[in-house]
Formats: sequence, structure tokens, C-alpha cells
Amino acid sequence: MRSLIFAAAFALTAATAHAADTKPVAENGWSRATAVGQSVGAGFVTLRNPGDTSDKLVSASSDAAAKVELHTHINDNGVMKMRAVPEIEVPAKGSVTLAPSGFHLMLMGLKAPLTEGQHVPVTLVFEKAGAVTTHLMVAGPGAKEAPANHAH
Ligand SMILES: [Cu+2]
Repeated sequence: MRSLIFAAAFALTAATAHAADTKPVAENGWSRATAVGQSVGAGFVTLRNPGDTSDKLVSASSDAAAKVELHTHINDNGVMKMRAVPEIEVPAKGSVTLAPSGFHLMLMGLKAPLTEGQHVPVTLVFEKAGAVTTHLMVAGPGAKEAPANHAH
């Protein structure tokens, strides 16, 4: 049933696809401090699409990492595993939250450890809207949610 709904939603998206006149917005980006020598970090952010057509996050990049992949978690017989995904859809007038245990940005090849309080610049590229820049506020190691606020 669920796959039917997704298929229907996808068909509708394809049929109505045209240039979005309002860009998706990235809000409350955050990450976690990493240990020295740790080469990867995770990024979380809420993507809100105020436009009338759905859009897709298709790639991301950051000066802090050699590359940024789009990942999700899947439950493989009780074991949570990460998988790269080609895109993350953001529905029209809707939002998607990248969060622990779900979709996330994977910062591969960190150039330096991420430190608590740091702002990590990230460029998100959407299929229709193009590049949207944002930043990830680095929380403590193992944090389960975004820092309470962007205290500077
Ligand atoms: Cu990952």
C-alpha cells in the first residue's frame, strides 16, 4: 500500500514538474563534534519547500570535507545500516527533516575535526532550485538533537 502511494506521488510529481519559483529553505542545520582522526561526520537539517512543485536534494558539498554524500539508515534484520541515496525528495508545500536514524548528510574525508560551537558551511544542490547555502552548527559528540539555539 505504501509503495502504491509513493508511486502515485512520483507520477504526479513527474507530470507537474516545472521550474520552482520559490527555493527550498534549509533550517536548523547541525552536526556533532568528531574525535581527532575520525574521517567522517554526519549532518542534519530541515529542508522546507514553500514552492508549488516538489524538488529533490541531489547533492551537497562543504569546504570542511572532501565530499558530502546523501545517506539514509535502513533496518537490515534489526541492524541499522547506512546507505547512500541518489536524492532526497522535498514535497511541495512540505518539508523533510534529516535527523539521526534517518536521512542525513555524510561528510566524508573531514579536513579537520568538527568542534562544538563551530559553524560548518554546506552547499545543498536541488534538482530544480539549484544551490542553497546553509551551515551546520556543531553540537557535542553524541548529541541526539540540534543545539538549543544558535548562540554566538
Ligand atoms: Cu551516513
